Amino acid sequence: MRAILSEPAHPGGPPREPITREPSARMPTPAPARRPAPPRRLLAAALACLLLPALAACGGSAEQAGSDASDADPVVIDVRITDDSVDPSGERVEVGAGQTVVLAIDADSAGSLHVHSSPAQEVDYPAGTSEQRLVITVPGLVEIESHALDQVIVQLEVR
Ligand SMILES: [Cu+2]
Repeated sequence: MRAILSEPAHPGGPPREPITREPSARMPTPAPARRPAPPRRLLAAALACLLLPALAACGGSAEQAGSDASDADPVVIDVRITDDSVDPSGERVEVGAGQTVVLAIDADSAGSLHVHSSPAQEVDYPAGTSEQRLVITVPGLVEIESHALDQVIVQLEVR
């Protein structure tokens, strides 16, 4: 009876075999031998992480200057022009190449602004408030000035 009972228990026997295999299975996995390696791999991975974001950042900035800038929201610059003063007065503003720049002008009288881009642009504005748009595609420092007042209003740092 016990022998018969032990035979059905044999299905439970196979589970014993894995138990005997475990030690052998552990043998080919000498943890102490592999432990020295992971730190080196971690270092390599860490170096890769340091390098890859830098490369990605370089690529990203280049793409932003190229294609993304034109899709970016316009840069709005408030400009107040009286008959003898301008505000801002020479402030530097960063914009992307191809990005739309909106000059929100409030002027006492009509006039025009000179944009020192290449090629140069003329921006005419009426008396009162108006919005004048311009796009500069060539990177560089571009001054927008009032020749009438002989004053630089903003310097666009085009990237
Ligand atoms: Cu000019």
